[in-house]
Amino acid sequence: MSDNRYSHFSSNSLIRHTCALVLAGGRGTRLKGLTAKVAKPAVAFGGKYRIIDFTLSNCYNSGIKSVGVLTQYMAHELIQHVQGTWPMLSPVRSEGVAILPAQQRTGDDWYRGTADAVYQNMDLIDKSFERVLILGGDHVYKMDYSRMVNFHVENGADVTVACIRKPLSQASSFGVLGLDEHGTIVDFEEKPANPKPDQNDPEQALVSMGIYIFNTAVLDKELKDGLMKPGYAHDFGHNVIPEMLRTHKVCGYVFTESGHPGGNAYWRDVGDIDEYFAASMDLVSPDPLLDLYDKDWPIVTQQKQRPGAKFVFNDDDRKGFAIDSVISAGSIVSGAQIQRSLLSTDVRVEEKSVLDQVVVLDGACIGKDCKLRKVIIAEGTQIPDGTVIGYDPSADKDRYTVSEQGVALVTGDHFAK
Ligand code: ADQ
Ligand code: ADP
Repeated sequence: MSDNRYSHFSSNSLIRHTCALVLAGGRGTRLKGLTAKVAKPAVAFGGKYRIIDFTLSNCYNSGIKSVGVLTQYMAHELIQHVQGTWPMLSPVRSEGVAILPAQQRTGDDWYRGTADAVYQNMDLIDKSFERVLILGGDHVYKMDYSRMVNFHVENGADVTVACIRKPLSQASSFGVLGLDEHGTIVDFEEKPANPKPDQNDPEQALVSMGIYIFNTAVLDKELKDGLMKPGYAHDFGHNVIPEMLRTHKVCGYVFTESGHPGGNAYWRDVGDIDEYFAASMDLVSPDPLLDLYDKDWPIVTQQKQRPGAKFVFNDDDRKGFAIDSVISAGSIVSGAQIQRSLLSTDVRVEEKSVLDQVVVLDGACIGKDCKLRKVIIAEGTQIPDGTVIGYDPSADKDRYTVSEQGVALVTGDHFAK
């Protein structure tokens, strides 16, 4: 991994004394059938990636050398993917990625929440790391964490929470916070029913990205003290951050354009079907807000070795083509028309089918004469000839999983005989 492509790595000494923990153990139930067999961070995204590739690539590109991935629910594929993509932790230099599965290191409990997952692994953190960066494993973005670390140290913070502006109408899915003029967080409410607007813009709210930097000693003490409190929810958003506002210096780092390598600040928590679909559509737009073609901030994944995508023109009636779309390796589009769609590896689309705004995951096969609009097709699903989805909302609801925004999620179970 001493590739010259990564020569832009931050050599900043503050980042070298920071290790990262990636929270990758949540159930991800809002992604429905996509997380039936895999943890959310291992769900395929963007053609050839898994969601966790974004966070781990950000760590690597930011110059963080030591990363722990905290896994629990449905972890097998996630572990295989991470191990296949990144060099494993070397005990001598503490460099690389370590998998930290729930293993009851501190008692009889599995990870009871995000803070408990970190607590149960505190003894594994090399205390020469002065700071711990805590990250979610299910966010799609590019972020240079070294800037946030510099901000944390320059402000003399005990804890720093990364935050971003989102429309007020979406804010109740997040932790919502308020900052004073020095960048200190003065209030924090986890997923409030009536979120407070940002003081500079009544249409927007400042929301937590679920990304935290803690000074290591502060984190250790806070998590141990939390255990003593009755009714503790073991969660950063519900307990740890709101309670620390009273006793510690907790700052908010606003993730803006200037903190984002190569363009606009783009960050999405792809926690539900609509967000997953919208993030996928962002990628196929002609001028995407998230540039995956940027060689200065590569998103690294484990590649399947497959031939190039192929388009077959059968005759005038059956032209195989794709526009405003991303088609991954190993796929064959045979006499079908595809627009605003994203096809993962090894997908087949047969003749006279028409796809508009369709996300197709690995190995799925769409038969002849299908008409599909606003659909996510799960890995390996075989769509029978003549299937129509996306043109009759009430019929779709009876048959498939349909989101609030009208995106149908189709899995192999829907066609099981
Ligand atoms: P949520 O995303 O709702 O809110 P949560 O479900 O706790 O928070 O998940 C955070 C991360 O931790 C996810 O990556 C998840 O997979 C992981 N995780 C959950 N339970 C875990 C466990 N037991 N063990 C290991 N990992 C676990 C949080 C914050 C909000 C903030 C949003 C931003 O609480 O304040 O706005 O993130 O997305
Ligand atoms: P039991 O009461 O037999 O321990 P559980 O329903 O708690 O049964 O768990 C069933 C199996 O799954 C057990 O082998 C248990 O060790 C395992 N298990 C339960 N929770 C977890 C977890 N969070 N991570 C990994 N394995 C788990």
